[in-house]
Amino acid sequence: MADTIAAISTASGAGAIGILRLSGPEALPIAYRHLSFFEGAFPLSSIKPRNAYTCRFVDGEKKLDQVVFIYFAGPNSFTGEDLCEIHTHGNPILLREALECLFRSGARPAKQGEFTKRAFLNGKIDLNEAEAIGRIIGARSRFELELAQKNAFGEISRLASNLRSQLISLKAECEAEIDFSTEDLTFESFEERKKRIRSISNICSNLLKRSSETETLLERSRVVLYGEPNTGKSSLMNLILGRDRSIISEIPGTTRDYISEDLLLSGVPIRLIDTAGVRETGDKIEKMGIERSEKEFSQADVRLFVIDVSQKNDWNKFAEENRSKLEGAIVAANKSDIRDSSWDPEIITKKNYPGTILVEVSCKSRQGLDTLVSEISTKLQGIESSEDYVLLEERNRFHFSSITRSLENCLTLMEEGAPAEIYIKEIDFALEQIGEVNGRVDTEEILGRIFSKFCVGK
Ligand SMILES: Nc1nc2c(ncn2[C@@H]2O[C@H](COP(=O)(O)OP(=O)(O)O)[C@@H](O)[C@H]2O)c(=O)[nH]1
Ligand SMILES: [Mg+2]
Repeated sequence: MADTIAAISTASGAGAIGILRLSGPEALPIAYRHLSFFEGAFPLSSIKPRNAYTCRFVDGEKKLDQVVFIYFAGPNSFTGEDLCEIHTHGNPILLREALECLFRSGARPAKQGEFTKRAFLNGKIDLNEAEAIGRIIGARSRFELELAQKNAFGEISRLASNLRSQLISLKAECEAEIDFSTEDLTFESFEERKKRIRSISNICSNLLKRSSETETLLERSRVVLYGEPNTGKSSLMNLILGRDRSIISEIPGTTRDYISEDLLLSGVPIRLIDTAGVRETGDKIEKMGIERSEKEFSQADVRLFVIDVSQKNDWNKFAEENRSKLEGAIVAANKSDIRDSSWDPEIITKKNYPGTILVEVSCKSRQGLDTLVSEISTKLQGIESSEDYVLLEERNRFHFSSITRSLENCLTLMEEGAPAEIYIKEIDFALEQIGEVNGRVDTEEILGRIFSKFCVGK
């Protein structure tokens, strides 16, 4: 790993500052070649680690930018190697040009996640922390960010260490039996041992279950607007979205296909879907659109049933006929600014449909809109904090399920009367797996897979 890598570490696009990063044995001399200090002659040896220097970035005679330069001497750096940061103005063309200079002077382009990979290989961070950094960078919601932060601060490593010490004491006990005992284990201690194994296995399977629940929450939830034509679905879509996306018109049947947009609703990533109004029609295209509406509605995570309360209607009959669709849905009683005397909210609320929530809104006056949005958020999961959630990356899901499997095997062997010499092998395997969780990974292939998810410069 004797080479020196360089990359632009800030996001692409223009910004106040952009940062070039260099890591490796030649980081300082390569960077120094392109720095011109205002103090005049400023020998390389006088550069102190962790000091910020204001200087110029130069390419021979050409001055590129005024920069801030920081040198971190290995092993006291992020990567554990000599590391330099050059803060330029955040213009992508300028950054690119400066980076090319560093390449010409001997650095090579960093691969995806290579800085973090070096940090891991040099023992600066464990694999869980490395993966968590990847997730912090890519988090699409506050919820995901909080989970990643927990992992970055050692949540998974702590869980694994705890399990590891339980497995070690279990193994020690079995070994003692193999080495010293001439008599068989008493029934009580045998049962006790099985109980302990079961409990460790349960901890792992619980962890997997919680992680899979957490993952479901990370996926974009589908919020679907549904209802008869002209009830104001497209108007609601645009209001929630905050811009005109869907065509609104007084002509019924305007929206013929579904329209979807991704957005963050109170920090939660959702896909908002506006559908074609549902009615009897002879129009072939409209019919196809309506079929899609039904499909989207049936697959929705949150169903928004929009009704137009400005219409004279037998609402009782409506509520009966649409019972299955109203159940569990948020009913947006729209156009409440011009509500008809036939409308009575109790027709819906008195039905006590399980999970149904009624919100009276007006797209015209915006009344009730905040309530509607907060009801959607509540339905989405009511995630206020990430406290009860845990997120395992694919690699750790694999290890934890392997542990559960070997402990279950171990229990079966014990039931079958196998001697400790035999079933201890399953405990050994579980121990090996827990070691992997905290990052004793040796194969290049696995490391490659983990770090390839990063972007260059991280
Ligand atoms: N007065 C009033 N008119 C509304 C309201 N919401 C929508 N409209 C009107 O109702 C018509 C149909 O709206 P649109 O959003 O296209 O309904 P969609 O067919 O369900 O998508 C349009 O003329 C809107 O301006 C509302 O809250 N109050
Ligand atoms: Mg529409």
